[in-house]
Amino acid sequence: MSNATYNSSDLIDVQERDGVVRLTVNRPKALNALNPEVLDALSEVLDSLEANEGLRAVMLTGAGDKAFVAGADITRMREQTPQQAQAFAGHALDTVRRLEKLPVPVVALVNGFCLGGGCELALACDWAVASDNAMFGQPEVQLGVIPGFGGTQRLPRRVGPAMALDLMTTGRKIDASEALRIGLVNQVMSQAELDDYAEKLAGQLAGNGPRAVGAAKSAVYDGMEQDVDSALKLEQSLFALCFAGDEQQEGMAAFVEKRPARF
Ligand code: DAK
Repeated sequence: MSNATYNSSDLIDVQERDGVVRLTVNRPKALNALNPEVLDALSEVLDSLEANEGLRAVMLTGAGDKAFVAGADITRMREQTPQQAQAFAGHALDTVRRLEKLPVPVVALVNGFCLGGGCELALACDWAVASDNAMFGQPEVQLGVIPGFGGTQRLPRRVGPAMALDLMTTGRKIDASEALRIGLVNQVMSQAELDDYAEKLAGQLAGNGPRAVGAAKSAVYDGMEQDVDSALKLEQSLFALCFAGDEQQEGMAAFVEKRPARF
C-alpha cells in the first residue's frame, strides 16, 4: 500500500511490503522532533494499521542518519499552558498506547538521537535495535518538565526503577552500548547493518503464525499487569485458543510434512 493510503501528510512516511509496514518519522531538519502534527499523522496511520488484517509487523525509525527522534518539539511546548500541556500529553499518551497495543510486533530501529519523547516512543515499541551512533536519554528535567509520553511508567518496566530514576533525574545521555547493557535495547549494530536487520526480521516475523504472535504479545503485556497465578491462567487460555484456529493445524502439519508453513 502507498503512503497516501495511510496518511494525508508526509510527516510519517509509510512503506508496506508483505504485511510488514515501515514507518519513518520524517522531520529530519528538526531531528524528527514530535510536534502535534506528527502525532496527528501517527494517529491517522494507526487508524489504517488497526484496520489492516494482513499486518504482520511494524518497524519504526527516523528520517536521516542523525536521529531517531530527538524528543517532543521544544519550540512548540515552550508556550503551552498547563491546560494545553494536559491536552497535548493526553493525545500523545493515547497515540503511543495505540502503537503499543497493535497485535503485531512493533520494533524501533533507533538510528541516532533517541531523547525525551523519542526515547518514550521507542519504549512503546516491543523491542528496539540501535545503531552504534545512537544516544539515549530522558533530559526533560533539564527543561523543567518530566517525561509526558509514558516514559515514567515504561522506562522503569524496561530497565528497573533505579536506572529509570537515574536517567530521569540526572537527564544524562547514554550511548548505545550502555543502552544495551541496561536492557533498553536488544541489539546494537552499525547504521549500515540496520537495513539488513530490518529485512531479515521482516522475513522471520512474516513467516510465523500471526495469531500466535499476537497471543504471545498479549500474554506478556496483559500477564505482566496481573499476579502470577492469574497471568498463568491467561497463558493457559491463550494457549488453548491457538487450537481453535487453523494456524496450529497448518504449523504442525507443515512440521510433520517437512515443508515450510503457510500462514
Ligand atoms: N525540539 C525542537 N527542535 C529540535 C529538537 C527538539 N526536541 N531537537 C533538535 N531540534 C532542532 C534544533 O533546534 C535544530 O534546529 P535549527 O536550529 O537547525 O532550526 C535542529 O533540530 C538540529 O539540532 P542541533 O543543531 O541542536 O543539532 P546538534 O547535533 O548540535 O545537537 C541534539 C543534537 C539532539 C543534542 C540537540 O539538538 C538537542 O539537545 N536537542 C534537544 C534534545 C532534548 O532535550 N530532547 C528532549 C525534549 S523534551 C509532555 C509531553 C512530552 C514531553 C514532556 C512533557 N507533557 C505534555 C507534559 C517530552 C519532552 C521532551 O521530549
